[in-house]
This record gives sequence, C-alpha cells and structure tokens, in this order.
Amino acid sequence: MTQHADALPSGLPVAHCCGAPRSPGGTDAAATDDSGPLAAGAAAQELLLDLPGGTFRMGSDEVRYAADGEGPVRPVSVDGFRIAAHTVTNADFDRFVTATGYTTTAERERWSFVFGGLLPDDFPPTRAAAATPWWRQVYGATWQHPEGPRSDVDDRGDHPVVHVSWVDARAFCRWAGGRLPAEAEWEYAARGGLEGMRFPWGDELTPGGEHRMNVFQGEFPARDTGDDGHVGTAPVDAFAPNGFGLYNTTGNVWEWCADRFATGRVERVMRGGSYLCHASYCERYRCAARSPNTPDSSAGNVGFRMAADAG
Ligand SMILES: [Cu+2]
Repeated sequence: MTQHADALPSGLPVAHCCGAPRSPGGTDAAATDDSGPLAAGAAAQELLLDLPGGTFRMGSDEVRYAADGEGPVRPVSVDGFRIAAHTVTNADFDRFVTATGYTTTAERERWSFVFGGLLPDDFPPTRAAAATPWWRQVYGATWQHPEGPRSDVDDRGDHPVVHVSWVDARAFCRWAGGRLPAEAEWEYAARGGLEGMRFPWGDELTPGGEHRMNVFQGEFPARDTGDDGHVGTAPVDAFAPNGFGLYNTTGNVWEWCADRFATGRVERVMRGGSYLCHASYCERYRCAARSPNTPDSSAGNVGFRMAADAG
C-alpha cells in the first residue's frame, strides 16, 4: 500500500483499524436535529425480519480492549422488533437519494476516509489520519465514489453503501419508515439465537478452514490476500446467514447503531467490525465488539442496517 505525504494535523488518537473521526471531538449539532421525515416512507419494509422479544446475554468478558466496554456479560431484554436481513445497499441508497435529493455529510464536506490499500498506486498524494496512517483523507470520496472520484459503484449495487455518516444513516431510515437499531437489538439480532458465542455461527473463526465472513487476511495493513474471496466490501448477502436470517452481522462493514457509545459522549456506537479487521490488530469482528465514531464521520468501511418497531 502506498503511504503518501504527511499526517492530518488533527484527529483523536485512534488506536485501532476501525475508523478515524472527521474532526477532533466531533459535533453533535446535526445529530440532535430531530426534524421530521424527509419524504413519505417508500419503505423497503418487506425486507425486514420479524424478531420476537427475548432476553440474551449481552457483551463479552474478553479484556483485550478494555476501553471498548464490551463487558461485563449481563442479561438484557429486548422487545420484539424488526431488522433488515442485510445492510443497506448502494442500490437502496440510490433510490433514497433519487427520491429526496439528499446530500451526505461526505459530499458536503467534500472528503471521506478511504483505506490506503484500496487506492490505485498512481493515486495523487493524500493525507493520513494521525496514528492510523492507512486511513487516507480522500477528496471526492463519497458513497458513489468509494475510492475517490475515479471510482464508482456501477458493479456494486448489491454491496453495502459506505461513506455514510450516522446522520446520513438516520436520514435514510426515516425516509424508509424505519430507524437505526438500538445497540442491544443489534447484538441480539447478530447473535442469531446462539448464547455467548464469539461469532454468529459459534466460537471458531474459520470452522473446518471455511471462511464465514469478510475480514482481513494477510498482513495488516500492507497486504490483504483476500482468502475469504473479498478485498474491500462483499455483496450484502455473501456467506451464510445466522440463525435469525441475518447476513454479515460481523465483518464486511461496521454498522451504525442508534445509541451513544457512552453517556455524555458525542460518539455513536458502531457494531460488527469490517473487512479491515484482523486478529493481529483489531479483533473486533465479534458479536460483542463495539467501537465509537462521531456522528459526522464517514469511511469506506462503515454502513448500516435498518430496523423498525414490531409491525
Ligand atoms: Cu476493526
């Protein structure tokens, strides 16, 4: 991967692969604007799975990332709700933008974070996020141009939309007649009915040597061998679904949840890890893993899944 130029002068210390904030501290301004739906809900609600309420053991007692606050494991109850089998796709997001003329945060700010390893070797110089030099500040990177102005999503209609901020994700959900999942709902759904397992299918990363999700193989960040069949994003329905019928709750892209990361903090929760997670550096491709980012931040490995109240 090419390492261009100097670091962005600002940026929170980010000690993992999961993403960098758009600005130090971030802002809550746009995220606290609770104005009404952008358009009449042209809902894709037929795609939502109906999950019964229940009590599950939330979190993990693994202590590799104490600051993440995965633990302690505790019983949590959720009411019945609906949640999408897969994350919102580029095709879904295109329908939203076509109907509403919505402008994303990345389009307004004119840049987003792209993983350096996905940029062509002849890409013009970019700046890096402090402490996480693989995150490049790419002007012109948007949901329609995930690796910058010369890239497109023409062949990625069924891939997760990325470079969407928490604010953008919430706007889509409002338009579609849904909402972002609460963090507890997300984990309950992601576990697919299995209690206390690291992954949606069990405790083993690659049972029988078989890849079950889209994460990073090789040496992070220099070389992704793509042994799981994917470098960068995979189609939203790649790999087998979990016991509740949800695809790719772990791996592929981080998924925004409604909740704040912690009381009094600006950041919102992201869940599930992404195609950049690797055990050597960021073992956050697990059901219990969580990570913060500010609601105005966007990157090429963050998307979202819609939820809704029980019908
Ligand atoms: Cu990660």
